[in-house]
Amino acid sequence: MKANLSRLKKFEPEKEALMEEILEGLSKTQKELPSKLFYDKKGSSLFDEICNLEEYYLTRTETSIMTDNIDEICSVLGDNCVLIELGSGSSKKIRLLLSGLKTPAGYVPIDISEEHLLNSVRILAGDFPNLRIYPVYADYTQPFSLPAIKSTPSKQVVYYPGSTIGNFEPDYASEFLNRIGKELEIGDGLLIGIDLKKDKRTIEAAYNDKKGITAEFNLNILERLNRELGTNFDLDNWAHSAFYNKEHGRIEMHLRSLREQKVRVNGSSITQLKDETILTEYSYKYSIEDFKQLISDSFNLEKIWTDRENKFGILYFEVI
Ligand code: AVI
Repeated sequence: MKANLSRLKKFEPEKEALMEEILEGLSKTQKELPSKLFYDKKGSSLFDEICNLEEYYLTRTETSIMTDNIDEICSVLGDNCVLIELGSGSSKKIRLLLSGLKTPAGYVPIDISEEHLLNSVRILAGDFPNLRIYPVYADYTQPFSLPAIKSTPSKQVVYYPGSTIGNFEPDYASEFLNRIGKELEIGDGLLIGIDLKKDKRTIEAAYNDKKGITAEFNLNILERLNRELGTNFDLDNWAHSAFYNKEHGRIEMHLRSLREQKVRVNGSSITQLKDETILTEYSYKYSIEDFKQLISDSFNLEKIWTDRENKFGILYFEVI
């Protein structure tokens, strides 16, 4: 059966609330912008490029772990489960699972980029004509309802690949995933990819690629604000900066002001000193044990798959 795009569920983030969030972030001592702003059409395709970069080991490693263990992963998930993917993007990673599972009861891709979501669902529906697809256009960190699944699934499995969970602060990550666990039933699953702690040099290279794609991705936030919300950031006055903060176990991505400047944001004038930064993203790296503890209120760790160098982990948890 084809994906029914007219049934697409819509939960568009309110522009005004977003503006307020932006102003609040820019008024803090350490100025910040929400990283969900990365993923407009341009940002989403820049992110796809990042995933193919030599330095960005995350995607490559996760894919090879999935490929090497796909039979075992599919047998753990079992027949007739429904897959719910948080932040499905171009829906590429799900293909391995959809090809490996015998009779998936459905696929629910959830994404904040409408165009990206629709395009990828169209392509996927062509390649998996028997799959029921229920796309949901939403910011998955906000409450939303899941579409009704036509056939009764054996269980629901939330698929959250790519170490995207690392982009939230640990307290929030814990609250968010434990909350999802509470909405699932006992025995449902969570298949999640996490970037593991490792040497600083490898991590920093992944966020400072030689081609400058990550820099472009970072600067695109300002371009997007100018285009969509009428701000006047001069892109020539900002530089990309990314470094590993060992104490907190995280990459910090910032935009550094190259000179003292003023920026107009919704009628307010924001002053930016030379070398002052706007924080745009955290990317936390975990040990398996720390991650397990983080969501232990709702989940029990059942299975671990990693690569030979222990760069990345794919973990399967069951709701308790
Ligand atoms: C989406 N997320 C897991 C990426 C990461 O590695 O934290 C986002 C990213 N930022 C810069 N490069 C990639």
